[in-house]
Amino acid sequence: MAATTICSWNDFDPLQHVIVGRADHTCIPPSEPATEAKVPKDSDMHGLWGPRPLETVERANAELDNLANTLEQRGIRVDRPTPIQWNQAVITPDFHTTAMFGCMPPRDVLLTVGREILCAPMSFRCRYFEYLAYHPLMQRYFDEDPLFRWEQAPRPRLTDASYQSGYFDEITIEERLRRTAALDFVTTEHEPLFDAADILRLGQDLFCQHGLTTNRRGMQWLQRHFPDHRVHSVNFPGDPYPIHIDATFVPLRPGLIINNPQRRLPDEQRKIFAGNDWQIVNAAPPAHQQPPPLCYSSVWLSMNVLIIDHKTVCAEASEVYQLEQLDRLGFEVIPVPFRHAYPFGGGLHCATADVLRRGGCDDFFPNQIPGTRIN
Ligand code: DAV
Repeated sequence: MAATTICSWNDFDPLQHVIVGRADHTCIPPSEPATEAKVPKDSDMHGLWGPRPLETVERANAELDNLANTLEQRGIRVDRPTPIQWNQAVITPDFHTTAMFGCMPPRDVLLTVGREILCAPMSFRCRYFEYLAYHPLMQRYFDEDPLFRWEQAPRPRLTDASYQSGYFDEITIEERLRRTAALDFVTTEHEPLFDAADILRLGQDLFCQHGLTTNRRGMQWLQRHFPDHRVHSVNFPGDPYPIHIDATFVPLRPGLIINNPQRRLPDEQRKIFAGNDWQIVNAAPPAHQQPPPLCYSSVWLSMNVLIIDHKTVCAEASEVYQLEQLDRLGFEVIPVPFRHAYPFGGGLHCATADVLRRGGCDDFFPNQIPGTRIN
């Protein structure tokens, strides 16, 4: 058996071992306080819930398998989760919901920081038991790597106290934007909440998007849990649906980040990047006007890339402008068809979770500039 090591400190050092999700049994969850957040008003998903049509699951799985093969052909070890039947009710002492979600996007729940993989305390009730799909892998890593730290953030209770009631009633896009800028989100500060995909790992610094799925208490918990790291809060006022940082603010290699031009990082929060010689450039526009049918995410999955190393990157095959920009920035670009997988939980970055990248815990921000730190 291959020796197993769990270690990853960022999204761009040479990738050696990764988890790629699976679409099996994925459901559109019924409405609940936090998910209304994610479904745009004019979405074709309104009023629909239950198992996704089988032919869409098969097409998504074909693309996920192709991604896994592409990575394996480059010598990267790929593991897959074990889907459970997501079309089951979840009942806890605090809430119940009639279906779960899926395990296509491992990035949302698994946060790899160095030798640790931490299961996130997610705010969607339908995602409460999603970590179970990764349990067989975690158990195996625990047995194979004596230094692997298998961790779980405090399980949230997700009572009604964790959500502002009526937050989405009659809400317009303008009002959404106003609330994003004012840091007024559907999740309250009742208990620590975060999705792993809201956390951008850059060596000793963790940049967390404060938004619909991650609250300030979640960041405080992360700071105490990782006392040797510096945890920062960032937010992107142009985003009416601020969920996950990986279609908004994406580092490509040391010193270079692409930022969604519609979700610009505010000047005050850019200082720490400028003050440490990091360049932030606008991401290329998406090639599509609309996301595919029954998709939660925006067209900006165009910038949700999976980086193989400082010179090589996987991007979605039809995203011609993004492919071209990456080429211009000096990357070898591997086009990967993925639009059939998008509706199952996102793009190439969402659909993966790091197990091993070669490299250490660098200090990319020796000049700490006040304004973003959590204490
Ligand atoms: O732009 O819809 C998608 C991120 C999914 N992890 C967006 C964000």
